[in-house]
Amino acid sequence: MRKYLFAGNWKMNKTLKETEEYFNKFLKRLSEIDFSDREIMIAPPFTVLAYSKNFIKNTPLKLGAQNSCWEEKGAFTGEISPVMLKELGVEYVILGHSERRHIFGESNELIAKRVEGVYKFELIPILCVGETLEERNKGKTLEVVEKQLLEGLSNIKDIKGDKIVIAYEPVWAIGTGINATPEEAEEVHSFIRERLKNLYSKEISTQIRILYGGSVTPDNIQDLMKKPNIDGVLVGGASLDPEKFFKICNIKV
Ligand code: G2H
Repeated sequence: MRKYLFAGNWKMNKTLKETEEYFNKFLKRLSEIDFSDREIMIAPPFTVLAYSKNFIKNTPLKLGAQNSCWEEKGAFTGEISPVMLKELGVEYVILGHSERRHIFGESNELIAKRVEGVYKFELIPILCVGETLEERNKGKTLEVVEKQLLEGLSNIKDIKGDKIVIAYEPVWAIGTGINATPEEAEEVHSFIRERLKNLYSKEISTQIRILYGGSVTPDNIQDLMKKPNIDGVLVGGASLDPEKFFKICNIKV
């Protein structure tokens, strides 16, 4: 019922030339992927979004952005609006990524505004949540994830389950090569689904996709995807290599 989502987060990587090289390789493998049970999204940096759209426009690939303002336009230096993103064919927006939270100081309150704005303009927010190693070691994982989830969604009252995605990304697993075990991830994913059920309804909670992110590779994805509440992955480092990302997206579930 839920379509798997394999999402690539390029972060601050790839020039125009590198983007062209990437798609030339990745698109060659695309016909091998069965899209009947899955979606594949790539979120390049803003500077190559329009250029990426040229490559993927006649394919089933979806385009994502890595952040968005909540307003349509105005005096918001350094920001990009949901309307501008829509114009480029963007469908998904990653919000509240741990790098936004920890490097750029984005709060739950700010992220909630972004989620609301993106949702209002009919883009699909991917709200990222996840605990630090210190929080995990103190036994606070679920408490931290719950707070980020509830505060991040606090401005969305009337929700459509297929129009929002949650990504669980434990901070200690991001870019470190240490991924959460499938059991560790599943524990948090099932907790998130339970909280979504209480917040909205059982029906909505079963429609919302919950992705795992943090050092996902072609070697560890298979076991993660066996878990009932893991509906896909948000991939950073391994999504930069077209062959690795192809292998991840083509996994048999
Ligand atoms: C987590 C993830 C992508 P990586 O940030 O969002 O990155 O796969 O490099 O750990």
